[in-house]
Amino acid sequence: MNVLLMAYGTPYAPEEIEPYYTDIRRGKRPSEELLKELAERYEQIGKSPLNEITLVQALRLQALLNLEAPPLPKRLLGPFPPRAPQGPARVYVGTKHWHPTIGEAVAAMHEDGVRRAVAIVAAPHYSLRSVAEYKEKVEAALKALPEPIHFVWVESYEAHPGLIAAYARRLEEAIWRLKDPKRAAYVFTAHSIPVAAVERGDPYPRQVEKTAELVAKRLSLPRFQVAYQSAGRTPEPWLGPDINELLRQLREEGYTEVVVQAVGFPADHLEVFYDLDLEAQATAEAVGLRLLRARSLNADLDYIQVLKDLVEAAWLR
Ligand code: FEC
Repeated sequence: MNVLLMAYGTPYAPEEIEPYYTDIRRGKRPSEELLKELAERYEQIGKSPLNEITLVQALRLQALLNLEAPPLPKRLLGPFPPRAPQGPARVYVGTKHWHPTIGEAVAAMHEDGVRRAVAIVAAPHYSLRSVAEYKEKVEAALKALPEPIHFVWVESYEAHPGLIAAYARRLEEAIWRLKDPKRAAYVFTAHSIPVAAVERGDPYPRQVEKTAELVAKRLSLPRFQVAYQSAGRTPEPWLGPDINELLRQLREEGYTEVVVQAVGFPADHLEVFYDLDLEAQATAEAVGLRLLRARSLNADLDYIQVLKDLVEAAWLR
């Protein structure tokens, strides 16, 4: 089994911020002001761990797929093969905006003789501004190859029972730390997208709502809301409500405690450490709201099991 696991990617060093941001802007270099602002955000969190987490997710997924794979075929039990046996499952990593790029991953797969593979983006929800763009990058990479690779896509998995259980488990840990769970507010977040995409029929907000609804139901939460975070620095309108606006509104409504869970991303990165842990936390403190954030899934085994389940089902399609 072959898998292409994809995530957003992050620069490894400050000098990589400019080409990274230029790639996000589809080749248009952002202004000095925007570059400076982004560099400051990275500086304040120290470093985004996204690349490392993505790599560990891939390694663990590969290990789990191989652990439970059928025994190696007899022919491999003769003289030593020229390469160490790779096991029947190989997981490749490609990132949308940095290295290894999706193009580099697809080229490596081709070099290794892969002709069929499962493609999956770590983020659980489909969007015209996420999964559709990852697909474009895979298709562009395929055009450069002499032979095709057939990709079976996992396009979204917003209601996977394992995903819901994994989110609920981490939300419950945050709930244990509340002074009064019955009187707290519960907010699920995802990355905002431009409103224009929603108007073109993007299923993203519906899928985000679905995840939130299922997690809330599993824990019998008395109430919940969905908010969007990390809207891009572009003039167009972005999907709301913005998490910071919602926090102010919750305080006005009389709430004193709120639990926030980012269900749009499985891993910790800039948008979690800066936009939630620094920015939203500062908003909450300023209005007198106690904000607790549920920890992320990262490369924990309960989440890797979900990925395993998804890629195995796709492989059999
Ligand atoms: O840790 C890191 O360094 C990377 C954190 C990161 C993740 C992420 C995920 C998503 N984005 C999505 C949509 C957009 C759209 C634009 C956009 C822009 C940025 C910028 C940075 C950034 N995003 Fe992101 N996103 C992350 C980081 N994102 C940095 C550029 C600065 C800014 O505008 O804030 C606008 C593009 C444009 O300018 O035209 C749209 C979506 C996701 C969730 C799915 C996924 O993970 O792929 C949707 C992580």
